[in-house]
Amino acid sequence: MRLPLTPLTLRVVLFMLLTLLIIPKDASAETVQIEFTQFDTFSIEVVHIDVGDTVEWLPKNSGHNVEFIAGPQMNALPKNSKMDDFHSVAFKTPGIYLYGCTPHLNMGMLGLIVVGNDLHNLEKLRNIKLSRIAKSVLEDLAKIAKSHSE
Ligand SMILES: [Cu+2]
Repeated sequence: MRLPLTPLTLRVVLFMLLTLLIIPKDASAETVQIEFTQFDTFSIEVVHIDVGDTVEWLPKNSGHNVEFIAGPQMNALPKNSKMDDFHSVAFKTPGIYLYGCTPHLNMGMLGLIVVGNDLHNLEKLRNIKLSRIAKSVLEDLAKIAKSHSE
């Protein structure tokens, strides 16, 4: 089908093009940056973000990575990162995500990402098998996540 090229059609097309140009995609999406620290921790251990926001991990200290342990969809966890690599994940599914650094997981190098203020899978996450130290770190982080969401 061909549209007749009247001045009105042109004006409508022009208006639509301008609208597309003016409205940025994902205008509200934000990015949070987390660093690997020299103390074998993540610089921010509990992060609250909105659905669609991105978390970036910056390899400011060597010997660390990001390994996803649990999330709202256990069969579709975000990708793990390579050692000492920059990593970026956009979170699209609400819920709580647990990750750690592969070599320091048992020492409690863990972090939580709460997406969309949704803690529905927190209990499931607390039942995951971890070392005693990691378990106690996770309990502390869970408390922080809960207190923020109240
Ligand atoms: Cu580490």
